[in-house]
Amino acid sequence: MDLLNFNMKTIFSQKHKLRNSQTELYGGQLVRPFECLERMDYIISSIEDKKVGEISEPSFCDTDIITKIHDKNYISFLERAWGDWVKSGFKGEAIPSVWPSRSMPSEEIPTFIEGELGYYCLASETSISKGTFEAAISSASVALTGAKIVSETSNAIFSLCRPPGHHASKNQYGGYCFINNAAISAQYFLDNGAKRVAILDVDFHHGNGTQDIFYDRSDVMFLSLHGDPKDAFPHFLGYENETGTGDGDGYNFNFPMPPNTSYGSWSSALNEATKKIAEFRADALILSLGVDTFKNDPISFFKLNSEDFIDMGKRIKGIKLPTLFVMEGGYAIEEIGINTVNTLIGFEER
Ligand code: Q9C
Ligand code: ZN
Repeated sequence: MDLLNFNMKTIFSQKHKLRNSQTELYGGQLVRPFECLERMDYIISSIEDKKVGEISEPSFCDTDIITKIHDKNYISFLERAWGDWVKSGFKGEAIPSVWPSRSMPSEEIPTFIEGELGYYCLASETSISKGTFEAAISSASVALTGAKIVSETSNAIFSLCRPPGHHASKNQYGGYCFINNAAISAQYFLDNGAKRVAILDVDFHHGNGTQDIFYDRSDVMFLSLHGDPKDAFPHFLGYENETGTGDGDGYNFNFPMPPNTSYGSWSSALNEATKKIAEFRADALILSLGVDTFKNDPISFFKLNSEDFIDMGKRIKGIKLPTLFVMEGGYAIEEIGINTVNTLIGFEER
């Protein structure tokens, strides 16, 4: 008796709830974060409604892989940041207020928490609160467990990560991200037999962290479709002329698109990206799946409809590679479930 309509397994940890920040600096005010824990409730209930497949807890994590991607001093900063902030007597959540900007290019790492925050943070909307590190590690374990199953079985897996990861660079957090879940998954594939891995990032925002991590490497191709950084976060990376450096030259592709882009032109860019992946002859695909390209997303400016995500899933299936879906953004929370699940269903339907 098969009660499932589809057979895509989801990896998910309840520990994401440890990330429950109450403040996001937005428009000069402290608001309730867009990246909130309720996002997961909507996705889980759509997975159950549409009978996408079973949902299981992560069973695997590997700090060596995490520190192949992120600097050790960055990870240990994340681990102690909340405690150090509280010990310093601050009353709110931890938000940086000063940065090593162009006019202060010293490479010294400050020892006081306010200086450390500016050193290790790339954007101030992302407050650090109690439990943030523990949730980020659980999110990493969701990604790595998915990567392990894909690597062992070649079955597609959905790693329902929270917090997301694609804005986290080797040594900076921000954009709601702390550990780069897609990047550590790529490293897992490479350490377990893959020669080449493609990361396709369809989140509305440019995956600056993933680009930074693999910019000088030819074993991971990074491709990102996103709002033009002239108009959209993260503003300081994601232009078309960023094509990689050194060994990585020719392995980075950005497809920035203007406000009000709808699925017609968005999917043309997807087709171009798909061709690059085929030429690269990747052994595995990681899809950084953000559904903030949706027309009603409160912080984004593309115009995708819910049905468009089904077609997106079909086209990703057409790449014909063992695929790990890694959850990134999406803030229209009433529709985040259906948009995410539509992508998975589009992939699974023949
Ligand atoms: N006016 C992810 O989707 N702030 N992060 C945007 C818009 C930060 C998004 C402000 C957006 C971060 C994973
Ligand atoms: Zn996003």
